[in-house]
Amino acid sequence: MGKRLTTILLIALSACALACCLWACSGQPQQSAPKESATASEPAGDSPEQADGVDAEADRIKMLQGEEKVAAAQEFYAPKVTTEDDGTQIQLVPNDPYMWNTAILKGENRGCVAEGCHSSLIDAPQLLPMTHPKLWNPYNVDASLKFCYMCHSKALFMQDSMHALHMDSDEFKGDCNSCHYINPTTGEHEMWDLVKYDTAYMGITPVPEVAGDFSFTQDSITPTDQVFYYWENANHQGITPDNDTSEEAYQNWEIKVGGTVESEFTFKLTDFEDQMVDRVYKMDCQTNPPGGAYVANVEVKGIPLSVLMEKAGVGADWNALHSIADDGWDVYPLPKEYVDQYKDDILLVTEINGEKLGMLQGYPVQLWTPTLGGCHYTKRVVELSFANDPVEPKYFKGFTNPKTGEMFNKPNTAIFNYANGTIFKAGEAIEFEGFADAYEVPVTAVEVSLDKGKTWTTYDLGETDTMRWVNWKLTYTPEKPGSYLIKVRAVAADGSVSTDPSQLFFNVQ
Ligand SMILES: Nc1nc2c(c(=O)[nH]1)N[C@H]1C(S)=C(S)[C@@H](COP(=O)(O)O)O[C@H]1N2
Ligand SMILES: [Mo]
Repeated sequence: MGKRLTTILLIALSACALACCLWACSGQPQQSAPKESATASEPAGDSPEQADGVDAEADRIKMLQGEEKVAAAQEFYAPKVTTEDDGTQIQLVPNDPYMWNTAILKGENRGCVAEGCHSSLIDAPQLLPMTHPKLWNPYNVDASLKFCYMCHSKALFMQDSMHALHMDSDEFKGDCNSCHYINPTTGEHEMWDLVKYDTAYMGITPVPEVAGDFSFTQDSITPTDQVFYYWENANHQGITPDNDTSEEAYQNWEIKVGGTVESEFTFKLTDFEDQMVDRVYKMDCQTNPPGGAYVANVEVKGIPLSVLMEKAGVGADWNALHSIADDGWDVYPLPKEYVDQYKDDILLVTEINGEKLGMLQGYPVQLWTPTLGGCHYTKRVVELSFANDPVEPKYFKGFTNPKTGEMFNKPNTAIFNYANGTIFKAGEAIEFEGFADAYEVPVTAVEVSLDKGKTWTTYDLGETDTMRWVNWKLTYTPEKPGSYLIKVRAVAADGSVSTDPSQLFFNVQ
């Protein structure tokens, strides 16, 4: 009985979806909402005459039959190829012989970066009516919707806010199918962008047991201009400041060490220059999304916390170390347990890659708390206070998926530098590269799949250092033209495996 009802419901739902789709997509390819311009006010898109021509051709093809229809449809509905400024050719929809992906699914008109919608999810939040921290995309990874889920699945309920924003907007001309996909098995609305390559599109060639040349290093250094930045600020308004980066600002910077210590003192950064040490450390943002590259590995120079603790005479009567910034940032104090274990590693950093910190990194000083999430790396510290808090503070070492209770970004990987949809040449080597990290847990393997996760090729790393990232490289030579999907995940020493592998869709000609 229950089963029958479900079946009826499913049929009703599918019929409804089909009707909806036929209604929404008649006269195709059509433009939906305008691509955002700097002011998001000038609609771009086909002129009415162009749209008429396109509609006429679509109508003409419908009336054709046999080979003639195949040929006309294959030409008219061929997935779009665009050329980037650097000459890279991009095709976002896989080829398929029936033109299913373009003519029926209308792949090109769906998802956040569809024709006429957002140019990038990184920039989209800047068009909100309120402030949002600037997102920045070092290593040019493919920014997926999971970038938004990190903060919003928990804090601000994306489902309702995204519906409210879009359904209420004059610029959004789409419908349910613009953003959603109806899972044929469950009948549930899923996010089109998150499932299109895995379940919706035809034409992706599976390659079992990937054979490529793998190597990794923990020594590679992020160039300073690729180091991510994130300013949320104590007021959570997310406005990037414009702080003084003059030599005097460094010379005059003062930090107070206080709280439950024998002798409070205030010092200048210059007072401890001869006790500064050089290290290579990673920073992995606490909310680095699955597949995101809010991670850096750099040479840092700074004052070890242990030096300051010794001078102040820090006893045992405290449970939290507050690092307070000049913007009031004191959001993620450190528990004593962590400080005791890492006090020689925690640095008040004044230089990255041999140069004074940039303004974005918190000139003139940032507290580096290795292996923890970036939220603990307080910029522009003015006070270190050893305190007795009512409850021992929590520390952050990766993000929990509120829906599943599993870690969302631990272990995590990203695939660097290639744009999603890049077209490569058959027989030519592709150099995939990325990072793998699991905060305080060593990463032990990187795994790769070219058949949507049916088979994984495991590359063992042996023992890795948690103070630094794993920078992996995979050289793979595709032999046959076609469309492919590569997935990468990591394994950590505690047995955990990335729940959300990073992925890149690519084509070979
Ligand atoms: N004073 C201050 N420190 C801060 C923040 C901030 O908003 N204000 N953001 C934190 C977060 S969430 C991260 S991930 C790191 C980012 O450091 P970076 O910009 O140097 O990469 O800074 C941390 N320190
Ligand atoms: Mo962060």
